[in-house]
Amino acid sequence: MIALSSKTLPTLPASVEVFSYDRAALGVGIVHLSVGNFHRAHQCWYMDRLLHEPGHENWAFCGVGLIDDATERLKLDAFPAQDNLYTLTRYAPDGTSRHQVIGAMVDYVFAPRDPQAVLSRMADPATRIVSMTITEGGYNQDHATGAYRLETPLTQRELAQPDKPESAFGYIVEALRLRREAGIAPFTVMSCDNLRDNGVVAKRCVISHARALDPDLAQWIESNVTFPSSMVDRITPAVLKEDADRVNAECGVLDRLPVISEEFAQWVIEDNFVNGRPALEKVGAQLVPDVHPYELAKVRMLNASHSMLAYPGQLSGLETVRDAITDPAIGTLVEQFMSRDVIPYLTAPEDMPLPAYRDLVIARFSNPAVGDRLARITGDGSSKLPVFLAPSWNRLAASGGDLRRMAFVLACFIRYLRGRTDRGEAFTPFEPALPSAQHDLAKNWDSVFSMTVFESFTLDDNHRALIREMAENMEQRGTQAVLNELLEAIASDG
Ligand code: CS2
Repeated sequence: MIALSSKTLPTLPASVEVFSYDRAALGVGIVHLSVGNFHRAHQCWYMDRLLHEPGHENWAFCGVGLIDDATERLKLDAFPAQDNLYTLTRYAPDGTSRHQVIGAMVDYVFAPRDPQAVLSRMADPATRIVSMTITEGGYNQDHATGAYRLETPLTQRELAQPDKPESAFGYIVEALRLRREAGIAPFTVMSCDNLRDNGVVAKRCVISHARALDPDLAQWIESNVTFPSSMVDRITPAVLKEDADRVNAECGVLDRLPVISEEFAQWVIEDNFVNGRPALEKVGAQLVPDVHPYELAKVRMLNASHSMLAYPGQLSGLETVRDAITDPAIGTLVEQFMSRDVIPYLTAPEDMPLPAYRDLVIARFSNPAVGDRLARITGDGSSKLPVFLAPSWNRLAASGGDLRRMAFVLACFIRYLRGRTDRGEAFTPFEPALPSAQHDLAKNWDSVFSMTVFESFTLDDNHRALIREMAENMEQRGTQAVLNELLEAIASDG
């Protein structure tokens, strides 16, 4: 196998596509905060294609690692060794694969080690956009009010020492301050996370952070910076060692950090940039005046359906999204959820009829080769459910609709937090945003609904009793038995 680097590119097997632009001539135009697999499979893939178009050579990415954890440490070693190159393997619906090397990220900086290097990049006039994929939990919002939380220890540290930022918002505010001071035009801030109105949310976070430091700066940002919303979509599974070994063997390339995704990709962006933008429409992105209906459809249908299938799936002992969606009962639950609990309350984007979108989502989940594990989807549920599920729950609760499908999944979520499958196997839920005192509340029925994750759900005593009854029944008789009973009850109600 050939170890991936700029030097070995000309020697890679012909089955691996390699870009044809002159990578040495590229310049950084976008600093991206948090270089996860999704960013590398999505935004970098779009940009990689666009870099082939004349006039786009100054729109390459500089990736920034914000969090000091084991995964980031791996990148810290591997990215420089590979000249920030990596392979992307895309699986089509029939399971066939395509491999390519992506060259759109030309630099990578590990922020905890070198915050000044990150700030210099962000303050550089060549940087015209700062984008981010910091996950739903990264926005540091109060679940009940949506307000940016100034009181968290991290934010407090940053406010005390603004020139030593740690979070995306600390970096953005300090970099904008530096630009303003130096008379450099600001950059656009582009969120690429699965949040409703992600641009509005990002703006609220940045302005709140800035206002706590300097109201004048906050005012300047408000008047001079734009925060386009975007809807981003491409299923990108976690890559375990066995997956990396498999794709490397398929490619004949030794990549320490390969990325895997489905073939499908969608990127809808609000056309509202303050300092220029790449012509992403040339490579299939949709630049539109209003992203709202696209975001709503994607988050409430695709992301919420992922959660709807993942909790019961994991508790029943299933492993992948495909296993769960092809399970007859879980498949029915998801199909009914989209058709009855979500679609009737959404306005479809003009070019995205919702029943067809539902069918596409189900087909994508059924892809035989992507191998997306349920553990990726269930993880960080305390940040995801308020975004993906709560709005549909609240809408249905307000109109007296049938909440049983979602109540069933909330019951599964509570069982997941308690960390035991139907068969009694223990697992550790991955909840990075959940403090242990919060997690402890999940253990008892007296306290579970006082968890902050439930603050975003309108819950009355009947709802709580229904969720509890479903969870207790599952403890006795298993997830599948209770789900089958529920589906039968729903069918007999007509
Ligand atoms: C998933 C998303 O994390 C999740 O729960 O629903 O990561 C999903 O795969 C992406 O948003 C697809 O674009």
